[in-house]
Order: sequence, then C-alpha cells, then structure tokens
Amino acid sequence: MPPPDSNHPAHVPLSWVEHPPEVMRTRAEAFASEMGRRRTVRQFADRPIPPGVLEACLRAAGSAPSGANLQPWHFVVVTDADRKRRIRAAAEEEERSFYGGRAPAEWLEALAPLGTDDQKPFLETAPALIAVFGERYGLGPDGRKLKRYYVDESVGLATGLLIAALHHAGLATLTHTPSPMGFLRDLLGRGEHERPFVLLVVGYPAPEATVPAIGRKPLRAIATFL
Ligand code: IYR
Repeated sequence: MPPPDSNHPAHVPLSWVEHPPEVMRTRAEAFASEMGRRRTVRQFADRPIPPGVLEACLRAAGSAPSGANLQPWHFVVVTDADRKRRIRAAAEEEERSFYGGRAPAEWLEALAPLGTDDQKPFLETAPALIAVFGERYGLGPDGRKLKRYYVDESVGLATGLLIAALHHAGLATLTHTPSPMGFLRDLLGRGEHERPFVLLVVGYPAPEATVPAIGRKPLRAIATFL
C-alpha cells in the first residue's frame, strides 16, 4: 500500500460505545420522548441565548454525514439587530406576494391550520437567526469550481441535527422558508457558489406562546417493517 496522503488518509480504529439492550431501549425511548416534545414555535422572547450554546449545537450539526464527506454547508448566525431587521423586511416583502396571490389556493389551504401569514415579527424578536446555506459547488484556492454531491440531502441532514441539538439544549426553533430566499445571500454576504437552504429562528419561546393543536402520524403510518 502507498503511504497515506490527503487523498488516501490512514484508517484508524472506530471509537464505539456499546450499550446493553435494556440501556439501549431506555435511551431510545428517552430520546423519542424528548424529540416528541419539540414544537415549531412562532412567538419568541427577546432573551439572549447563553454563550457557547449555539457553537456547540453547530458542532453537532457539522457532524452530519455528507456526500463524499465534503460537508457542503455553511451556517450564518445573525444576532445583530440591524441585520435581523433587514432580513425581516426582505422576508415580509416575499411573503406578501406569496400570501397575496403567488401561492396556489391548495397550498394556502394546507397552511391554514398553522395560522401563518405574511407578518414575521419573530425575525426581529428572536435573539438569533441561523441562515443555512448549501454549496452548489466548492471553491478551490485558485477559484476553480469543485464538485459537490448530494448537497440537499447533506444540508437537510445537518439541519435536522441542528434542530435536534437546539431542542436538546433547551431552545425553541422555527424552520422558516421565505420563498424565494435569494435575498439572504445578498444580505449576509455569501458568494454565488452558495444557495440559502433554510432560515432557522432560534430562542426562548415567548411566555404567551401557543402552538396549533396538530399531531404527529403514529409509527404504523410512517414505518413499515418487512
Ligand atoms: N414561507 C411561508 C409559507 C409557509 C410554507 C410552508 I410549506 C410552511 O410549512 C409554513 C409556511 C411562511 O413562512 O409563512
């Protein structure tokens, strides 16, 4: 075998913790019940997030599997009030045209139970917004375009881990998808090689926050065991 290099790294022993079956069941049940308490929140308090929490959650997100391990994601954390205000203004402009005619009636009917509209005050109230970007292609040191693989799948997985990590840490999130989202690239100074994927609103729920009384499909409806 040739000596390891950056294209052919050495393999190292897997670091693995095995749990006895009863411990596995307890852990699995505890995690399912913790995740089952996660709700998408649309009313946020303006309390700040304790230092270090977002950083750790982002490290968890960055542990996601990705196409060829190219990790084609970038997370922009916005806590600056002026930038949040500009994001709100741009998002509301898109949403006004969405709710005011661009969205087909069937889509608006599907959204009705959620009670959403074109007003997005949480984009200013919440202490942090995390804009998630996916790389359409990578940029080599010489500006050369580098291929990326399964970008939406990879960025979706990282975003899912991020939402789980934030919930686990004790923070509420809203997965916001203003459409189209191109304005995020301009407002946050990201390059043409990146595409906005989702905008996460993060913070503590407002004390008066309510959530729609909607449920989740039971296991038998979402899983098949053959
Ligand atoms: N982007 C709009 C509409 C919207 C679309 C879906 I699909 C949702 O699950 C929720 C909202 C908005 O943010 O209001």
